[in-house]
Amino acid sequence: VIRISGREALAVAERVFSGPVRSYASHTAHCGRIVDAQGETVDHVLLLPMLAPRSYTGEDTVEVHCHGGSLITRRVLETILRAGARPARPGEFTFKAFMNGKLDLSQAEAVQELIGAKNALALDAAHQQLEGALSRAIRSFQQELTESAAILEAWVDFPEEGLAFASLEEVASLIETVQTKMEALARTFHEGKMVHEGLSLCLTGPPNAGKSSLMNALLGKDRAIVTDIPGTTRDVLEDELRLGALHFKLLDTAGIRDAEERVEREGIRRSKEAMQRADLILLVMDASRPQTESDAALARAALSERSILVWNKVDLAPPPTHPFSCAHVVQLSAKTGVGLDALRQAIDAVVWRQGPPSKEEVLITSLRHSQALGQAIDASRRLVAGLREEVSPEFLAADMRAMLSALGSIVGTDITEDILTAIFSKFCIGK
Ligand SMILES: Nc1nc2c(ncn2[C@@H]2O[C@H](COP(=O)(O)OP(=O)(O)OP(=O)(O)O)[C@@H](O)[C@H]2O)c(=O)[nH]1
Ligand SMILES: [Mg+2]
Repeated sequence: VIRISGREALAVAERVFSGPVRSYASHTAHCGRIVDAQGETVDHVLLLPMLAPRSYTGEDTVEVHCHGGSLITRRVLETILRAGARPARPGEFTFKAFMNGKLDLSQAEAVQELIGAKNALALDAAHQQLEGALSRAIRSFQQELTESAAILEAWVDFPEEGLAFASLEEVASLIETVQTKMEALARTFHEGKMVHEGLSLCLTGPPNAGKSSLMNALLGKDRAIVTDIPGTTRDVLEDELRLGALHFKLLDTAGIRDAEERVEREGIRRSKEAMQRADLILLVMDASRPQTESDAALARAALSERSILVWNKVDLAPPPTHPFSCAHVVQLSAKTGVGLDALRQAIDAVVWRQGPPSKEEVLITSLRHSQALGQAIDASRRLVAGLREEVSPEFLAADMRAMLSALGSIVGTDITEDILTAIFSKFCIGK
């Protein structure tokens, strides 16, 4: 589909189409030909005019449904461009929709998240945001704050009359109620970020423990080289792993030991680096051999609340009786596949603080929204403390304005040109 939008859209379409485009009713489909300046037929197409304001951009829009080959599409596009259209900039259609009030800013951003969604949860979250769930939450905060804001502004204007209509404590607790809700929303960023970006999952452990075997077992394909030679993996291997509704970046690394050899040493340096950066660590230990002091040292370095201790090779022997302390321990065999489901469940348990979000839940998925909400919450905390310490009204009113403006920036009411440009430049062309 080639989409033409703007005041001249109908005129341009009429220049290249075999029928009287400007006489067509909005939202009707017309079969015809695209004809170039020499009168040659370029393609047989379906043409669909959508008149302002009933279109995505809010402007006159014409869709040309042409044949899907790459050369023919290009020819149709070139014919349209020669007839007076120009190529859209990245995100320009959505930008126009925003400027014409079809979408607010958080909804416009949701369009991009929808297109980029890599898993079902991300798609749900983007749908929710596009339908305005986040905007509604922000607007309700703004509304709940309006009255308090008016009271504070009146106090600035007429300080000698004191705080009219309400006591300091009443205003403070009103604001605190909103603050609690803002904090709850802000906390969803942990989940939102996971859903949106996925998490990195790093396999670490001593050489020969079966890290690469486990990677292959989880991926269900022969991704990494497996041998019985300790030190097989030298580099950090990466692949995408889908578990339930989430996607992970799964990293296989070199087994950690005191290595002499230069290549292996570099591999071990990288594997330690990957471990530091990972969202989640799977420490793979070999249950079939006695544990050494260097295993214990590795366990101390790798185990935390974001790790899972994996005893591998339980088909050969049960895990040793003096395991290292870790909240999440799984026994499995990468060779036979026993215990893999338990590992998947353990990953789920570590990842979700309170179970996966529901389809309807509003999640903060973008850093920009998270930061703006953080600013609003900071201003709110200052304001509540200031009210209780009876700070002078100018300061209180300034904090209130800062809070409202931070909230406004999420839906796009308090936003600078630069920020807008930055947001829309991340879009792909034609969206
Ligand atoms: N019996 C048995 N053997 C296993 C299991 N998992 C791995 N192995 C064997 O253990 C050896 C080492 O496996 P790898 O997956 O290469 O181990 P690694 O941890 O990636 O080793 P490095 O890359 O050298 O650090 C291979 O011979 C595997 O076949 C298991 O669950 N049971
Ligand atoms: Mg390996």
